[in-house]
Amino acid sequence: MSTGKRNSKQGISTRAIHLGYDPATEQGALTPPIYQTSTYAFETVEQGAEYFAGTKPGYVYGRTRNPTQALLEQRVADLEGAEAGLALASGMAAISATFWTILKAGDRVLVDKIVYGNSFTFFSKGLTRFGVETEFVDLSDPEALEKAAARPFNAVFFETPANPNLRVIDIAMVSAMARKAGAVTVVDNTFATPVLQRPLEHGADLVIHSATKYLGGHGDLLAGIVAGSEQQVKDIRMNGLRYLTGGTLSPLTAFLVLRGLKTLELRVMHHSKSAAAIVDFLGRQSEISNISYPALASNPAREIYQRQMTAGGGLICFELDGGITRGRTFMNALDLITRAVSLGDAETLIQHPASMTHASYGAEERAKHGISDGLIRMSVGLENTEDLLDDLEQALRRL
Ligand code: 3LM
Repeated sequence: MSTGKRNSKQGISTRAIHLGYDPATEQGALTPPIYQTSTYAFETVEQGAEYFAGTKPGYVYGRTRNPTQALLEQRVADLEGAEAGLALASGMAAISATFWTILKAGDRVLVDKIVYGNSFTFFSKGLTRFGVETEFVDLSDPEALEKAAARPFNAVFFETPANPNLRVIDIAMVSAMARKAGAVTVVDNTFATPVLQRPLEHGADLVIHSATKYLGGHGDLLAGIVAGSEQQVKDIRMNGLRYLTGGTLSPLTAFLVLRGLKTLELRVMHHSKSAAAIVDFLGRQSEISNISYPALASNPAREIYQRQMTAGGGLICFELDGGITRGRTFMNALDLITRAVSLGDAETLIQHPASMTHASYGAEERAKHGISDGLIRMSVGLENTEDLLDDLEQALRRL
């Protein structure tokens, strides 16, 4: 078959649909099977011992490896341009397994000031109980990073675009600074997905996903992924996953994420197109202010956005004049748009970070970290854009 680009890598959707699976190996089954098993039979005791010792490759036990997971790991790793991937039970399972593997007591980690609420709690109140020092730094400010990097550090963690306010961080700049210090750079790429941004291409070492969001894409599962070099991912599998967290993804859920991946590119492009139209509409409403969207011409990090991302994604933040009191009235007046946390689903979801996803920061910390109480976050779904615009318009009219 001639594709006209025979020697280049196939496109994202082609790889997300076909990579690593040949139906001929599974009795012609078009869809990869779900290996619903917890353990694996050894032909001989000697073979089992070799698998355990790692002198021969083979499946041993479902906590660390499963063929359905393996296909998912291979596909996401490929989309991210990584050597290897590891599937876990949730995004938090991926974050905790990663940092419990790469850090030890006495180490220091730099974390961006604006991250998902439970990631904030993991670094500020979780890891610190075990002798790890966490410093929150505004990683969008090179001078702040330089100042923090004056003391030795072992790892740096950030999201870009960040949850909730979609601030964009320069992956190449932070990764270069970390490499100079001998520290590992870990980027949470949940909001952008590998369709819009591939952090490893900009120098990051590990990329993390809450696959609960866009990768799964249908609001019906929890899953996490970490991808990076063969050696780093093996360490996380054999330490962070095997005995530190045990946060394994079930084979059935791995199958559902594989199904989601097939439409990832299509969905993310639609989410982005629809979100851009909604941003345009919101920008024309007098009572809406502080709109944040990575692709906006007024984004102070627009140059970084253009270097790093290919479209703006599906998330939008904004505030209503009159603050969150009017914001609540507005959100309660929506009919089609659903009040719910999470993101990346077919349904458009709207939520209030200060009282929901980022409540765990506490009021004082939110103020210190620049997460405003009036902020509203919307995850634009896959409904027809006109219907979403109609709903926003009628809710604004009822204010
Ligand atoms: C949310 N976020 O609504 P799981 N990394 C990022 C995330 O946004 C999330 C995780 C990791 C939300 C979930 S809040 C109660 C619902 C950037 C999750 C954690 O463990 O798969 O939920 O991923 O912002």
